[in-house]
Amino acid sequence: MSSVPLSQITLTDPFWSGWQKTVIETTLPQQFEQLVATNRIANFELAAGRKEGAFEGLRFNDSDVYKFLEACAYSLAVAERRPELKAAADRVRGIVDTCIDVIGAAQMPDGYINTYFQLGHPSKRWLNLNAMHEMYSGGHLIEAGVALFECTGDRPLLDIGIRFADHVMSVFGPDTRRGYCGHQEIELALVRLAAATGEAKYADFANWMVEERGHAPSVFEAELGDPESVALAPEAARLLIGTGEYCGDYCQDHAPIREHTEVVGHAVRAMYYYIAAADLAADKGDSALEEALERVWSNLINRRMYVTAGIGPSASNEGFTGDFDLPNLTAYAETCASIGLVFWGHKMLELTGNSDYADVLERALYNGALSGISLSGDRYFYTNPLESRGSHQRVPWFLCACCPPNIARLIGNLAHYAVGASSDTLYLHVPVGFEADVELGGGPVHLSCKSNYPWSGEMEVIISPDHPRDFAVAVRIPGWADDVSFDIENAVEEAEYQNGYAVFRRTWQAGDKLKIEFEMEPKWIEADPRVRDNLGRAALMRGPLVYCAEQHDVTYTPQLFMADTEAPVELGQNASLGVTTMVVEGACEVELFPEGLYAEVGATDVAGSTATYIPFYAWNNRGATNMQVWTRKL
Ligand code: FUB
Ligand code: ZN
Repeated sequence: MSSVPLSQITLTDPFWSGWQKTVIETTLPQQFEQLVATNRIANFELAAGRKEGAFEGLRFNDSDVYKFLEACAYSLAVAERRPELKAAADRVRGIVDTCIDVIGAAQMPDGYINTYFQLGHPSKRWLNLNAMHEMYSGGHLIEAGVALFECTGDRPLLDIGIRFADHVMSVFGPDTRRGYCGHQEIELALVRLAAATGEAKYADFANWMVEERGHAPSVFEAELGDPESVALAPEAARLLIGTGEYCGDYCQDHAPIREHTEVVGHAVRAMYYYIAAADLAADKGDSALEEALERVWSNLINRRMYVTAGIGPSASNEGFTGDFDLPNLTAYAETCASIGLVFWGHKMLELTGNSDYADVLERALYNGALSGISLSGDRYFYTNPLESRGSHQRVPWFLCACCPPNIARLIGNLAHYAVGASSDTLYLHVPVGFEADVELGGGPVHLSCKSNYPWSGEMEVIISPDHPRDFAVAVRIPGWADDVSFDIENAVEEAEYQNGYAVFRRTWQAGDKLKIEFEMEPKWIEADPRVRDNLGRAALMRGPLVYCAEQHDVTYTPQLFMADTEAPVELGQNASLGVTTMVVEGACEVELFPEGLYAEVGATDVAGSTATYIPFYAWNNRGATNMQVWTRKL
C-alpha cells in the first residue's frame, strides 16, 4: 500500500478543498511575511554574503523556512489540478524561487548549511548534537527538497539537500564518528531521500542512526562532559537527573529502540523517531522492530493520548509524563505533536494495513492537529488545551514557529494520508471527497468520490476504468461508526472484511457506483476512570469530531454545566463558523453556587439550560473565551 501522487488526485469535498484553498491563498503568503519580518530569510542572505549583520532568532529557525517550502511544494501540486488557484500558485512559486536562490547561495562548498553556526559559531559545528539541531534543520531541508522534486520536478533544492546529506555522511558513520540527531528528523528525511533518488545509502545511514540511539555509551552523555559542547547549549543539562546521572528519556535515548515499551520524553521527537523506524521496518520486513513500535503505540493510544489526539501533556518537557496523566486546562498538546501522530499513524497503517491506525490518524487530523490553525488560516495555536478560562488565543506567529508551517504542509499533502493505492486496490482511509486518476489492475481508472465529510457519513464513489477490469476498492470502516451500509448500483454487493476495511473486489465497469453510509450519531464518550481530570465527565463526539462548549454559544460558563447524556442531541448549524453544531436542549443544568468559596452541601441552586457544542478545531475563532471539552455528567 502506498499513496496516490498529488499529481493524480484532487480533494473535492468542501471541507478539505476549502482548507487547501485557504492555505495557498492566505496561509502561505502570511507565513512568508512572517519569515521575512523575523529575519529568518535574512539569516540566509547574511550567510550568503549578500548582506551584513548578525544571525537573529532561535538556532533552528532555518527549519521553519524549509518546512514552509515543503508546504509550498504540496500546495503547488494541488493548484496544478485546480485552475482557480493559479494566481495564488504563481505568487507562491515566486516566493519558492526566491528562497531557493538564497538557500543555495548560503550553502558552504562542503555542503554544510546552518545559518546559526555559519554566522555566529563557524568553528563549533557538530559539537553538540543533542541540542543544536543541525541535523534536525538539515532534515527539514532534505524533506523540502524531496517534496519540491516530487511535486514540481524541480531539482535545485533537492540537490542542496543531497549535498547536505552527503556532508553529514562524510562526518558521521559506522567507520568514522558515532552520532545521531538530538531532535530526530533527519532519519525520516533520509528515508524519503533514498526513495526519491533510489540511493539506498541514505536509508542505510538513517537505519544506523535509528539503531545507535539508546545504546550506551550515549553520544549525548559524552557531550555533557565536554565544556565546549555544554557552553553552546547549557540547557542540555536537563538530561541530568538527581545526582547528575544521565537520563535519555527526553530524547528517546534511554534504551535501544527495540526495547522501547512506553512513549517517553519530548513528543515531537518521539513521533519523528518512530516515523523513520516504521519506514525502515517496512523496508526491511523487520518484524521485531514492528513489534516494538506496536508496543509503544499501544502505550500511547491506550494511556497517554487526549480524546482530541493531542499528545504530550507537559510543558516542562513538551512531552509525556505518566500513564493516564491528561490534565485538560494545562494540556500542552503541541500542534506539531498531533501532526507527528498523523504521520506516524499513516506509516503504521502502511506497515500493517490495520485500520486502527487510520482511526487515530483521523482523530488527530480533525481535532488535535487542525485546532492548530484558525478558520481564517493566519492564526495559530502552539498548545491545544482541552479547557480554557479565557486566556488562550491563536496568534499570527511564534518565536519558536515550528507549528505554523507544519500544519500548512499537513493540509497541502492531505490526499497522501487520506487515500492509498496498491497495484490492484484503492484504499479510502479517510472518507474525503476526491477526483483521482490512478493505475489499478493494470490500467487507468478515474475515480470520483462525492463526500461532505466530516459533516455527513454518506459518500458515493464512481469508478470508471477505461475498460472493464478486476481490482478492489477498500473502504475503512471508522471505529466510531456503529452501523455502516454499502450499496453497489445494479449489483449484489459482496464485501470481504479485512483489517477494518470493507474490500470490494470485482470486475468494475465505467460508471459503477459504490454508495457508502456510516451512521454518524452524536455520542457521549467517557475516559478511563484513571484519568482523574475526567472523572464524572463526558465529551461529545460526532463522527471523527470532538466537540466542545465555548462561552460564545451559551449563557453560563461552560465549566458550570452538567449534561444529561441520555437526552437527545439536536444538530444545528453555525453559519459564521461553517460548522455543524450539537445542541443539548434543556437537558443541561447549571450549578449556581452561593456567594463564597465554600458552602454546605445542598446550598447550591440549579438552573436548567441548553448547551451548544461546536467542533473543537473551530473554537477560538470569535475571540478568546472560556471553553471546555469534558462536561460534568448530571
Ligand atoms: O525543537 C524544534 C521544535 O521546537 C520542536 O519540535 C518543538 O517541540 C519545539 O520545541
Ligand atoms: Zn510545533
